[in-house]
Amino acid sequence: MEPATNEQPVMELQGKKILVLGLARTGLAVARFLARRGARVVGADARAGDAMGQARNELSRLSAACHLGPEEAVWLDGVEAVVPSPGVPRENPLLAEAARRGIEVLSEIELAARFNRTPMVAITGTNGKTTTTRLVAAVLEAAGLRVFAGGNIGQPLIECVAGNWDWGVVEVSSFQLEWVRDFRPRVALCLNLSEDHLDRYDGLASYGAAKARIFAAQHPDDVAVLNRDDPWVWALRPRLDARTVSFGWSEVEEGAFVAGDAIVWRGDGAEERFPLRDLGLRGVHNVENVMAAVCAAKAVGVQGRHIRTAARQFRGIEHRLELVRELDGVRYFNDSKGTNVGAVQKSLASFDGPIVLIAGGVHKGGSYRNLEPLVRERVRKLVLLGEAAGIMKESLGALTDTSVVADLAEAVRQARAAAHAGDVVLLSPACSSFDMFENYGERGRAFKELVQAL
Ligand code: UMA
Repeated sequence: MEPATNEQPVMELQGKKILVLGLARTGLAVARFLARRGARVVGADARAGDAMGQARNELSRLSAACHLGPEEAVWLDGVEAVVPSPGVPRENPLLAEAARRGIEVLSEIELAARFNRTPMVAITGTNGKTTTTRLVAAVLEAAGLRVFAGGNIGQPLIECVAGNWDWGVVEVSSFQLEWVRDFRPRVALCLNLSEDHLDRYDGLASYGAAKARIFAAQHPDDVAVLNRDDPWVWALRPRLDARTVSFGWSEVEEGAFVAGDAIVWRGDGAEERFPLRDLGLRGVHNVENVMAAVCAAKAVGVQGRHIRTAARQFRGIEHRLELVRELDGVRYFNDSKGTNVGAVQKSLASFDGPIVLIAGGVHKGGSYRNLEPLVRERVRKLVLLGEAAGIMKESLGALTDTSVVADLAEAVRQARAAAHAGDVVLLSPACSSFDMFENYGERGRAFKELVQAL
């Protein structure tokens, strides 16, 4: 694939007053980017107090104005564009007021797209995004390419703009896609869609519509990689301008599928095999992630031998079915990134033996019903914590031995007491972490420390 990407900056920043809404990782990266290009930056965040010390210092270094605390409409006076962080919902009063005043709102991803010279592989979906993003980056690196890997996985995409990269591989969330227009990945993947973030969207349709925006600016010479086995994703086909390539479990004329003991890639009149036993990743869902990565790598033009090398060496990511230790014949897995029902389903399905499951946190809306069969069949004990414990107990508690605990330390103690040799203890919460932790990473690290201390 030709790496050339979009042309000239399509946005003049010099002297332009721009409001950066949300001053955490994304917001501060955006503020730095805008200030370097001569914009008059105004930073704003609904939080105030000590937590905002770093943001305040950084903005002062940039000679940027800073508003903290409850939003006020006057913050928009003279503002020509607003860049909200992904965590700022569309209903935020300042965004509504910006729309009323006709002020442009664009996400950090969109801002980056307007300046980026680096061609992008962009990956979205409810589950598997991070693993697939990391794997695609590893494959491209194995082929000798200089790769920026970022987006929702951590380093904001705006930081790609100033670098010297051959390709960007970017995980994009539905939040980040809400305000895009010109974001045009040369290769865009949608892995799957299941219920998540229903505290932010009024249903699967609006959540899915945000995800589908990943394809909106693609041209016919770009590639859209779709999951054939996900009905919602597969139904997107007629609406896409890009050439479609797909992955799934059954054989196809062009794309990736599983035949016997190998992933097969078929395209351009050729066929290549990637034996499953050579993959560094385990679990059915990871076969799907590898198939998606093969499609992306092939769209970029990477040879099969580089895909093989990277897929063999790739061992997965922190907080996603991460083996912490084995103690008295019990294996402890940290799956703190399993923050929705679909992810936990896949994690439970990855083990044959009995599981002691630690779950709970902040309830994100939606139902836990899809977990019922797996909990009934595989979960020896369910240990629940956090705000969602009550509602999860109501839904799943009758299916297995269930207890509710006050904190993660007690959860780990109870899990150890309940597990037999050969069992798995799995932290896979089906919820976000914000009731007890800063984020899922901090929750996962706390779990690992508690397990190591047993
Ligand atoms: N804020 C306001 N007003 C609001 C809401 C929030 O001022 O109405 C402020 C908060 O007070 C806070 C800041 O906005 O200071 C937080 O912004 P943010 O939540 O966007 O946090 P960032 O640190 O910028 O992280 C974001 C992504 N966060 C979210 O989408 C919630 C990170 O994804 C991403 O790694 C980072 O940008 C870099 O791209 C995290 C995530 O949880 C990992 N993503 C969700 C997921 O994967 O499920 C989508």
